[in-house]
Order: sequence, then structure tokens, then C-alpha cells
Amino acid sequence: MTISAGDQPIRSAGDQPIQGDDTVAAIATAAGPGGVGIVRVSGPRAIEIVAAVLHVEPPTLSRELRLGWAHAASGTRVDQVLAFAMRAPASFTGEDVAELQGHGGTQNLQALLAAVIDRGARIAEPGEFTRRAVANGKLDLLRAEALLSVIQAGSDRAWRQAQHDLEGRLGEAVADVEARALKVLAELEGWIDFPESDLDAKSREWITAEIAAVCDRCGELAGSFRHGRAMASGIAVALVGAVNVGKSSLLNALVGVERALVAPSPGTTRDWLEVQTVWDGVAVTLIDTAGLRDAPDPVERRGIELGETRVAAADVVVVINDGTSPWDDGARFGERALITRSKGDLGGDARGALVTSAKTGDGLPALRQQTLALAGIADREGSEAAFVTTARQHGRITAARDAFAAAYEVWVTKRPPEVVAIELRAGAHALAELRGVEVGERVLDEVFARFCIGK
Ligand SMILES: Nc1nc2c(ncn2[C@@H]2O[C@H](COP(=O)(O)OP(=O)(O)OP(=O)(O)O)[C@@H](O)[C@H]2O)c(=O)[nH]1
Ligand SMILES: [Mg+2]
Repeated sequence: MTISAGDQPIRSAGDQPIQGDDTVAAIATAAGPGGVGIVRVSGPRAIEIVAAVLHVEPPTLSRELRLGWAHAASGTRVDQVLAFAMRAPASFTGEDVAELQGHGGTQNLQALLAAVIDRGARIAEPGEFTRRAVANGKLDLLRAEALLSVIQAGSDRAWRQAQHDLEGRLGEAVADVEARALKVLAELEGWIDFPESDLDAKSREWITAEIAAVCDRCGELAGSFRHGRAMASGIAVALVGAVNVGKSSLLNALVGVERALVAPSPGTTRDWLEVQTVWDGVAVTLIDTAGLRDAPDPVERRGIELGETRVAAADVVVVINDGTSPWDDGARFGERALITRSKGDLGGDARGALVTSAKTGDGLPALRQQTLALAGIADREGSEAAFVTTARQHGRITAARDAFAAAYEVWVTKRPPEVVAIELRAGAHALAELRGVEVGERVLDEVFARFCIGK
């Protein structure tokens, strides 16, 4: 396998696209009624199969749309379609791809799909087209993940972040750190191979500074996960407090509709409920819970317990005090707690907590803003940076940071360069894994690029 330099993803050997040994097909558009529906086919027999469905010769299919009738294997007409073909490697998957654009609708598309399957294609696994695109070097792993995020984005900011990543923003940031680490590694490898030419003080200084910088940058990217994940997946915000403090009223005021039951009697909410909303472009799940008290009723007690499980998983816990029930400082929620004083319109001591009123709406913008800040969501200016958004990415960037920290430690304590190289290689490997690129050949390329012939 040869691997290209820079931010371009891997290409397979011999510059030939990897053709999966079978041809896969799927309905590429959403299920249900729709103006148009697409059946996509990819693999070595894609064009031949779609040509057979259309009763035409394969060479007649090209990137130009062609109008025709799709036929079932039995020969009966299924639907009038537009069809086109993209020949490998110039396609999304890097394989031969052909598409049938028919009328939308579940039955129609199932019939078109059957026409393709009956001629020898296999139904694609989830994500298989993208997986083939990655295998063929059309997309790196980060962009494949971003593609998924674009499709799944539940808020404006999640979508914009995913589009940035699809353009390769995170990939570029990671490739940049990786290249710096490989440069240091190349310098060390040279020294290991030719120990008689000792490193001068300047090179040593440069190596120290570079390892530290690379480690810091990985730490920064690892730290961006909180924001990145919150943006990509949204945040869960739980409203908790004693009975009757105004949790349900606050939820209703925050979403602007009467979603939860409100009543002057304590114990109105017996079962937690969730409402989806969007704050400043971020998807927010608001959770109303049963008011806390020593409830004699087992149903109410169970309601409180179930709420606690949900609260345990929330990103932010808004602790509500109305000034009459015993003050709840929310200490059990640690850094997730946002302490508030409700029913601000009635006055009274707020003990420095954020004052809100479901009745007048006072304090609600501040509550939204402080909640987002507590969830680690940066303001809009900060959102142009590269962010780590998935647990896989976070795992790899953390592994890289730890390896570079170890490299720094062994380097400054003057251990043998071989030991430093092992850690650097581990860090670079974690970054390469993060991008979905293997590192072995690239290290060698870097090493030899820095040598002159004969040395
Ligand atoms: N004046 C005033 N009254 C409020 C405010 N918020 C809630 N209330 C009143 O407080 C009472 C309890 O409100 P709820 O929203 O049901 O309180 P809760 O915390 O959900 O109560 P439980 O579900 O029983 O735990 C109701 O009579 C509300 O009208 C507010 O901002 N100002
Ligand atoms: Mg309630």
C-alpha cells in the first residue's frame, strides 16, 4: 500500500481503485412519499446491472442523465427513470457507480431496488458506500464521520460544524500536528542510525520545543471534545428542586408552550418528561422532573427515582429554589449544577443565585446563556476552530497526547533516543489512526527525505 503525504487520504496500491468484490445497492433517499427517489448501485457490476434494468448496453450509460424505463427481472416495466453512471475511480465510492432516479414512494423504490437485486447486486450494509469511499481513499475517516454528522445534524450549529469538518477542518489540524511529530521523529531516527554525528544544541532545543508544542496541541484538541460533542449531539438539561418550586412552569416558559402540567399543589409532576428545543443553534433536551420530597406514595417515590437516573446523565442540572423550601445548593451535582432562584417576581433573598421568573420571563435569557456556557459551549467566535466530536476521535487524540507527554518526559530526562522515538511513533500512530491513515510508510518517507544520498 502506498500512502500519500499531506492531508490527502490513502490511495490503494497500483493506483487502481479497490473494487469491492461484490456490487451493492440501496435506496439512497429517505423513506416515505417524495417527488424523487434514488437507488444507488456501486461495485464492479454496477453499470452492467443498471444497463440491464434499462434494457440498454452498458457503454450507453455515462455521467449524462438518460431517460428510460426500468424493468423488473421478469421483463415488466417498473418505473420511468433518469439514470446515469460514474466510472471508477471518478465516483463517490471510487468504484463504478450507477444510479436510478425514479419517482419517490416506498413501493416504487422497493420495486426499483428489487430490479437491481434480482440482477445480482446485494443490499448494502449501513454506511457501506461511505466505507467503500474510505477504503478507496476518496474520504478520510474524519470526513466520513463528518458526513454522518451533516446528515444527522439536529441543529444549525451542529450542521455548520459538520460541514466544516467535511471540508477537512479537523483533518487539517490533526495532519498538521502529525507532520510536526514526524519531523521530530525523522531527526531522531537519523541520529539513531548515525550516532557518530551528534545532535547540536540548536537541534536539541528545537526537539524539546516541538515535542512540547505537539503535546499541547493534542491536549487542546482533546479539550475541545466537550464543546464538540455538545454541539454535535446536543445537550441534556435537567430541572430539579423541591416540590412546587416552579420546575414545570420554568420548562414551559423556556420552550414557550404549555408542555408540562402546572398546579399550586405540590407533587404535580410525577414522571419526568423531556422536551426538545434549540438555544443559540444548539439542540437542547430539557428534562422536567418530579419534585423532591419524602413521598409516602410509592408511585411518587418511583417517579423521583426514575428522574434521578435521567438527571445523572444530564450535562447541566438547573437547581431551582423558590425561597420557601429548604435551600438546595446542588453540591451533589458538582460542576454540572446551575443554582437558580425561581419566582423572582415575588421578591425575596436570592443568595446570589441566578434569579428567574416563569411569570415575567425575567432571567430566562441569562439562564439559557449560563447553561450553554456550563455545558462547555463556546460562543460563536470560538466555534470556527477545529473540534473533536466523537468518542473515537477523543480516544485517539488523548492517546496521542499521552504518548507525546511520555516522549517529552523521556527526552528531557535524557533517556536513549530510541525510547523517545517509540513514544513519538505511538503518538503519530494514534493521530494517523484518528485520520484513518496508516503511518509506517510515511515515517520512512519523512526519514529518507531528510537525508542526502550517501550519508
Ligand atoms: N408568581 C410566580 N408563581 C410561579 C412561578 N413559577 C411557578 N409558579 C407557581 O408555583 C406553583 C408550582 O408550579 P409548578 O411549575 O407546578 O412547580 P413544580 O416545581 O413543577 O411542582 P411539582 O411538579 O409539584 O414538583 C404554581 O402555582 C405556579 O403557578 C413564577 O415564576 N412566579
Ligand atoms: Mg412539576
